Amino acid sequence: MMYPPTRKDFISLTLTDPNCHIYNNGKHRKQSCWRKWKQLSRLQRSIILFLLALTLVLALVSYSRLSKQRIGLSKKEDWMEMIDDGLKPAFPDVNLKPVVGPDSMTEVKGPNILIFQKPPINKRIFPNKRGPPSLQKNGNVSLTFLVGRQEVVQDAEEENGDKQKKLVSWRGAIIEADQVTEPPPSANEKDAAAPPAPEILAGSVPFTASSGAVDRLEAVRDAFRHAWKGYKDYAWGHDELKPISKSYSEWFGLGLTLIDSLDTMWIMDLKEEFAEAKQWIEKELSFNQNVDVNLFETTIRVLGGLLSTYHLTGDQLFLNKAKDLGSRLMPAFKTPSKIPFSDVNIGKGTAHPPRWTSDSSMAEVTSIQLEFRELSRLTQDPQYKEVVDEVMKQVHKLPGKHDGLIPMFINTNSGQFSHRGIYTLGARADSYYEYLLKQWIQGGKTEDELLEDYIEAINGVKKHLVRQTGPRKLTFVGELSHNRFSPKMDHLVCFLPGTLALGSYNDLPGDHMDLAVQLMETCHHMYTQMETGLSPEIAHFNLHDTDSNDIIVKPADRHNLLRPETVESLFYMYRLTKNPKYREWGWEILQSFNKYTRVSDGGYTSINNVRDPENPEPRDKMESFFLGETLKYFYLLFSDDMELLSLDKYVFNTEAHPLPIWPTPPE
Ligand code: DMJ
Repeated sequence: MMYPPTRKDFISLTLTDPNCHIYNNGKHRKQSCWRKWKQLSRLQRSIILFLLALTLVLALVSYSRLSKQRIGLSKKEDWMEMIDDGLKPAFPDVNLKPVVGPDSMTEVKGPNILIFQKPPINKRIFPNKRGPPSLQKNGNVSLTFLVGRQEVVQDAEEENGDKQKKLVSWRGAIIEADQVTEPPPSANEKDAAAPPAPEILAGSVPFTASSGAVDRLEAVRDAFRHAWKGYKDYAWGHDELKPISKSYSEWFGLGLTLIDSLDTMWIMDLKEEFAEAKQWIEKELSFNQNVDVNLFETTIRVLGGLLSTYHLTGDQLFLNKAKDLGSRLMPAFKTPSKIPFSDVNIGKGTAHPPRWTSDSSMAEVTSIQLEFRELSRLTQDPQYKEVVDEVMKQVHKLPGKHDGLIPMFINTNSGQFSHRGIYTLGARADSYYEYLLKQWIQGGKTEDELLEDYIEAINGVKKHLVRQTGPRKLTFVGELSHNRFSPKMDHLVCFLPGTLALGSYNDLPGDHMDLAVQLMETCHHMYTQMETGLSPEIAHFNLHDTDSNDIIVKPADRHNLLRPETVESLFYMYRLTKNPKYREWGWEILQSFNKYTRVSDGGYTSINNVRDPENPEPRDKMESFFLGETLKYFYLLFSDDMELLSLDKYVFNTEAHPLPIWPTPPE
């Protein structure tokens, strides 16, 4: 064939074998295909042409059908895989179709119906069993949950931007849902964000009917084991469990939950669990890491946890780790004022304030003393005690207090209070007051300045912050903002009844105990007046003399983070009064935790909405203090053994880690 090909050439190619090779008696020769075609009759040629055209049409039709089927099949496969991945109970068959319509707020009737608005792009969602959180990415899944009056829209990835956003529409109000006082989520945590899934909360409440102390202790042990199971299965060695997405979040990368839980396991006699945790500390835990940690959180949770475990077990391993960590935290105190920075890099030995300010929060710089002082006593190295005592000395003398009440911040350059005018016993100030009393007790009640500051502060609280509600005359502690009273109380403030009771037990004025009794009542109401029996993060109190409710909860404050303060105070109140009502109140709270926050596969989760028992909206996080504090205080509340961590021998740090009261006072 010559190039360019002629019309003849083209037809010959179509009618015969590709090269128009004709075989003749074994002799291979080329013949013109066109001539061969011409030799056919007209009828033959017509039939051949007709058959060819028909074949072409049929081929085209079947191709288009096949490709349509392939598209349909791949969508269905995706849906089936989503169902297989554990979401099956959430949607009835009728909802397996993607909803056609706008991406958000599609109107659907009926409770608890979960609808996918866009077909999922990723084929599988892997349960992250001890795996990195990156495996948890869900792709462009957009979910709408409609439960009763409430609608939550969660766009895992907005089409026009990379920002994650969560809006809650509550009776018409659109608000940002995540205004919380907890630490900001790490990058890992954002990656692993998962939708709330009410169906996976365990509906049954173990040990419901019992009132015997032994059974209640067993119920607390059961709760701990369940929480630990989740941590062990999905977050082992990491900071916090995310029980819904079966993954974890990293805050400092120090195995926060594991260390915070150590002494709780010891106290509950959970030997096996303790042994495996100890092995992790021995083999895996290293503080030689290039990581920024928060001085306060690391001190109360990690240093405190190691020190108390050393005391309970006598095992040198924990003291060695505590020494190592303590010395790595020391650079935080190298500031012009000697008021420590909030953050330390424990690997590099550098420290700095938060990026946006040179201030530190008051609670943070004044609630690390019990731990550093104890470290000095144990190591016979005074440097730890010296740096934290210096902070207390400066604060004692500092002008700008309001009848013993302190502002929320202090500047690390000038050593002066900053952001003056706001006084609270909640976030950023709370444990200042707690540690005044507890340091005084720790040191054998000899350090008078601490006691003076404590007594003056409680007088200030009574004078400026304590009020009663109109309807039931509930006593609460509000806030002062530039001389204006705000009837707002964080759940965090519920540590106060316990602290006041402890002070009164240590011979402080009797009216401290009266206030403790009244505040305990109010903290109890913060639970019982909620539909789930669980307290919101923040309550507002009604000062008006009307028939309506005492407690108002704003939409952004309805979350519960499994916090310990009320249970902590119930423990003190029971230990010091033996009034059984405090145990009953605690038992009710434990059952509510079991009912609304227990996740069936392991772990407990913080929730978004204490007002909606139909859908409390799991937040997918188990804070380390749930095991370190909340469950420990439950156990101590129900224990009949008054010598178990006797209040004559131990003082609990603000993360519930017991440290010994010193047999000999400091010099
Ligand atoms: C804990 O880390 C400590 O109790 C701290 O003092 C306050 N916040 C949490 C618990 O709510």
